Amino acid sequence: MRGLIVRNTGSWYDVRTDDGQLFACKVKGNFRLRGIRSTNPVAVGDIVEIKPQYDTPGRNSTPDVPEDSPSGSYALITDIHDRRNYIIRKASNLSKQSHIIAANVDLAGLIVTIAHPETSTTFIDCFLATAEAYRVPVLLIFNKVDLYDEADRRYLDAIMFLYRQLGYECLAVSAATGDGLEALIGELRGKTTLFSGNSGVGKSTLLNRLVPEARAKTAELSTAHDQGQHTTTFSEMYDLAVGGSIIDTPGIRGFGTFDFEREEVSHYFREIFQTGRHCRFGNCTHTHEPGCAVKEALGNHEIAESRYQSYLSMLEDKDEGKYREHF
Ligand SMILES: Nc1nc2c(ncn2[C@@H]2O[C@H](COP(=O)(O)OP(=O)(O)OP(=O)(O)O)[C@@H](O)[C@H]2O)c(=O)[nH]1
Ligand SMILES: [Mg+2]
Ligand SMILES: [Zn+2]
Repeated sequence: MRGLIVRNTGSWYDVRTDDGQLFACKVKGNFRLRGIRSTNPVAVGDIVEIKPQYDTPGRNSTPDVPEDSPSGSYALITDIHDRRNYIIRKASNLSKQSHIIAANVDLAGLIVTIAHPETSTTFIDCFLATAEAYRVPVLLIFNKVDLYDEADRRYLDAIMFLYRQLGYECLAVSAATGDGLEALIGELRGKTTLFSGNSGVGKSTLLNRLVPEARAKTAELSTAHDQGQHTTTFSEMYDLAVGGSIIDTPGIRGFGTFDFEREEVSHYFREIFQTGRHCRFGNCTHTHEPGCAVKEALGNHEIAESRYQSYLSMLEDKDEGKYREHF
């Protein structure tokens, strides 16, 4: 039976079959995803083959099925269909393992906030570079505009201008007041969209606005650090009334890029890649070489300092062969 993974709760996956049944599933013991060492062999958005276990009368006899699993019956995931795309990051600090955030998405919505909490440009740029590498279009969603003071608003304008110039779609919204949500729905209609971003930026609050019956848990920022509290712990897909769906995911701290070679990093910074064609040396790393067009453009303010710094910090990660957390 074919189905779509709509929720991931640790080692359990909820799968919705083509005829609308829901199964709580486990990955079959010897099943491994070819070529990738990942903490999760399959992810929300994956199309899989499942084999219902009719000999097991229900969840009561499989004691570790999550309490709130919508189905009484359980199944084994026996195969995975080819993915159209996916978004992947390093699983954790120093980890050699990866974590697949979601598969088969039409759009990656990166929710960011200028303040409360502040999303760093390094984090944004790492996410954008990964999406570029895996060919997933990104929509930058700047949330909590209701909280911004004068200086925050000026910064918001500048940062939206920067990313729009690079060709990224940007929207400013407020999940609290509903500002900008009509435009957002317009962008999401008919698409499968991943919601990602730091903890506390309002992913689940936005989801609840767009899909009221989702009733996803949300929580205030910690008063001490003005940071999110990692409220969402599972990834889950929710259908939009206008068609399409949203995948809400747990907030991420650092966004370690997975699987890039050092030489590749510049390919995923659009403007650095474009400008880099004019460097004197074909293998220019844009760090110390003479005749570097990127450094020249940086000097002329044609390339933003923040973008170049993000590029350098990603190069550095590759140098050390390890993952350093970005804030
Ligand atoms: N003022 C204001 N507060 C917001 C807005 N959006 C979300 N919040 C608040 O921000 C806090 C965190 O929101 P969540 O939706 O839990 O954030 P999240 O991104 O899902 O966080 P994790 O699940 O931890 O990754 C909550 O107290 C929300 O009420 C907004 O647009 N304006
Ligand atoms: Mg959440
Ligand atoms: Zn160069």
